Amino acid sequence: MTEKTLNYIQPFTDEPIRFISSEGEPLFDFTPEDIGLTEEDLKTLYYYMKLTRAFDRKGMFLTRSGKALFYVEVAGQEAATVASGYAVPENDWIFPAHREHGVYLVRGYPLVEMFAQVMGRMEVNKARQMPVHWGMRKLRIITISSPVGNQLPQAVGIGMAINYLKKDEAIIVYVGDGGTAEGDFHSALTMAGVFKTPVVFFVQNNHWAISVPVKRQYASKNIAIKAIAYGMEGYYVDGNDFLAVYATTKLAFEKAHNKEPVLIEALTYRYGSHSTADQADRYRDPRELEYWQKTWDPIKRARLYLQRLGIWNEEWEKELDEQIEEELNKAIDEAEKRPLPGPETTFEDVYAQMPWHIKEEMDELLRELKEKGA
Ligand SMILES: Cc1ncc(C[n+]2csc(CCOP(=O)(O)OP(=O)(O)O)c2C)c(N)n1
Ligand SMILES: [Mg+2]
Repeated sequence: MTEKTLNYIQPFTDEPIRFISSEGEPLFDFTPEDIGLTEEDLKTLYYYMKLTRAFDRKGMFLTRSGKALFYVEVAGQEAATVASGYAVPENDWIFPAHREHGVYLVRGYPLVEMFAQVMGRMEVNKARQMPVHWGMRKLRIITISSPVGNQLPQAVGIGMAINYLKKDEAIIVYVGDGGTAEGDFHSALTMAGVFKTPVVFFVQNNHWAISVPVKRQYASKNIAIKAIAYGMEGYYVDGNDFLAVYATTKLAFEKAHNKEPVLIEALTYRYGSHSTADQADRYRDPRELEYWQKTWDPIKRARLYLQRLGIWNEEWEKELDEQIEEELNKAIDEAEKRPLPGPETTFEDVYAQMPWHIKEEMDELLRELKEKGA
C-alpha cells in the first residue's frame, strides 16, 4: 500500500474510515493499485459479493421448501465479509462467528459442501452440526461454535501457539456487536495484548444481536475505541465500503504478522432476521432497514464505483447473474444427491465399541422403523 493510503487509515477515528461515498465516489485521491488491487481483483470482489447475496436467497429458499431446517442470512454484510476475507493471506487462519458466508466463498469453500452442510448431508460430520456451521481444515477455517464469543479466546490460544512455535502465521477472528459484550471478548483481548498474539479481531457491528440493539451492548462511543484499554490499535471502518474493509484488513494483517494484535470494527447492517427462528419486524423499525438498503447497500456502492472506473456495464451484470444462478443451482442439485444420515448414526461414535445395551436400543428402533415402513 502506498504511503498516502496508509496515512488515510488511522486508528481511533470519530468517523468510520471510508474510501467511497454512498454513491461510489472516491473520497480522497487514490487508485485501486494504491491498496494493491487490480481491475481483475475489483471484478472478483464484486462477483463474490453478488454470489454471497444470491447464496442467501437459495439458503432461505431451501428452508422454505423444507430441504433445510435452519438458515442464517448474511445479506447487507457482503462487503464486510467478502472484502475482509479477500485480505486474509492464504496460509493464515480464520475463526468465523456465524455470519461470515462471504469469507467462506472468497476463500474457495466449495458451494456443494456449503449446501450439503445446510441440508444435513451424511458426509459433513454426519450432520451433527447446526446448518450454516461450516468449517474446513484444509482451508484453515475453524468450525463455528454456537456459543457467542467462544471463538475469541480459542483464536488467541492458537495465536499463542503460533508464537511458541515461532511460525509466521496470523489469525482473523470474527465476532458480532453482541459478542463484544461477552466476557470472552475481554479475556481474549486482554491475553492478545499481553502476549502480543498475531490476531486480527474483526467485529461485524450490524446494529443488532437478535432483538437487542447496540445501545444495550456498549456504553462507549464505539467498539473500536475499546482497543486502547488492551494496548492495541482499533480501527473504526465503514463495513459496507468494500475498499475500506479490504485496505484496513490488509493493514491489520501486516501488523498481526509483526505481533501487533488489532481490533477492527466494521459498521454494517443485517437486512434479514437474525435467523429463520426469528422475525425482525417484531422489534425493528422498517425505516431503519430501508435507510440502510437505500443509502449504504454494499453491492450498489461497489457497482457505482466500478461504473466510474469504466469496468462495469449492464451486459456483464446480466452475465454474472446468469452464471451465479447456474453455479448455485448446480451445487444444490449435487448436494441433494448426497445421502442423509441414517437413524443408526444417532447411536454411533459415543463408544469405540458399541455396548450391548445401546446396540439393543438401536436394533429396537430400526426394527420399529422397518415395521412402520419409515
Ligand atoms: C453464549 C450465548 N448466548 C446466547 C446465544 C444465542 N444467540 C445466538 S446469536 C446471538 C446474537 C449474536 O449477536 P451478534 O454477536 O451481534 O451477532 P449477529 O447475530 O448480529 O451477527 C445470540 C444471543 C448463544 N448462541 N450463545
Ligand atoms: Mg450483531
